[in-house]
Amino acid sequence: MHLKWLTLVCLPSWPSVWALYNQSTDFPDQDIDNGFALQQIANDSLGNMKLESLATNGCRFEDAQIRKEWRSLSLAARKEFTDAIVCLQSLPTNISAEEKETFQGVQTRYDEFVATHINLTEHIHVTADFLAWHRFFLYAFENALRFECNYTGTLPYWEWGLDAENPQSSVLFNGDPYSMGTNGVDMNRTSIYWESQNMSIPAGTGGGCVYGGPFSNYTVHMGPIDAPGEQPVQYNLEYNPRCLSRDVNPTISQMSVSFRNTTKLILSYDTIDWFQGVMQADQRFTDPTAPFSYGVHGGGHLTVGSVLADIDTSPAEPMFWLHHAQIDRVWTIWQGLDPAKRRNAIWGTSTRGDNPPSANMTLDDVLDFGFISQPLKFADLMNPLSGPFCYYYA
Ligand SMILES: [Cu+2]
Repeated sequence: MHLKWLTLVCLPSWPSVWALYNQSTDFPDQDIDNGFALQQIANDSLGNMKLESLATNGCRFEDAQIRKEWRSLSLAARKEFTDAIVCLQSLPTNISAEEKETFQGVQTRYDEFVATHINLTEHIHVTADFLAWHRFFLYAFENALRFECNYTGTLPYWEWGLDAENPQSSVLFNGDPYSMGTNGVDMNRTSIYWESQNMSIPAGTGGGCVYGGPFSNYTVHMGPIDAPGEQPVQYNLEYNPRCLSRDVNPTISQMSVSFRNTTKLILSYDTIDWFQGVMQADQRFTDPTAPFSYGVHGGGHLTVGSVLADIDTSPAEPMFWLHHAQIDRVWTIWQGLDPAKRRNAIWGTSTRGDNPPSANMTLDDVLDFGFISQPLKFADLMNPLSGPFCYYYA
């Protein structure tokens, strides 16, 4: 506890943060709560990105792929997306017999994404490259769906604000063939102890296996590693077949991923250290006077719960891609509001919460993508309309 206070002394002063925070009151409360303000700043940001794209040697804005919110997809497009995921979950893995000795849990091509994420977890969360690494990880997954499973669409995102009040009633989880599957079976729990965090969190409305929809026959092959209420496996990459479980959690979504949470995050912080720190509830950037927060990143993970709440294994839950597309969208909106200053802004080191301490990262660093890709230069992953990318969010 004392250590936390000591680190705060060295950080940018609080008054500068509050001054920015006040700018967000330019929108009436009602517009912040109903998503109008977020839509407005997303539009402003996209306008800036369009102008910026004329001056950079990235892709042409007119040629870019457009990622849309789940509910903006036709029913057929939703099913095409989940069909492509099921396809990737049934393709055999390409890894060698030798790699298989270490990556024991990897059975399918889909599992290569899960194992890569597990293996790199300590170097891609609460680090300088958290946002950029996940941006490319999503893009590689989207391409795998396209090129290996004939998917013709783009990665949908999940606007949490639309579901924050009542996520268990979301169309995402209604269990029909056009959904992402049901909630987990209700285990009637009230709270769950999370050992690594040394705290109890409120339980959600499920907790058991997903019983309907596209993923009810899907077997998760790895984990749990660091999930609330679960006994971790002995070895992070071991083969441990189990059902996909969910614990859709309105208590956490209401406090963490409302339109207000997201809008305030984007408008309150002008520097990347604070923006990414508050987004991830990094203890080095928590307001000691504010109520406890999971951040929108952890909040989205815990809103779906169970497998998605397990930081390491979370890509095994197909909702991971929709949740992280929204994380990437929120970063994209923030960057686009002031591209001159924010496009190449990074802060931090290469170890989780700088523990153990490591060197500050730079844009010349090369990021490891395990089975997913050749290593890539950090600098090339900062703009969705440049480097390997050519997409934006509508
Ligand atoms: Cu991650």
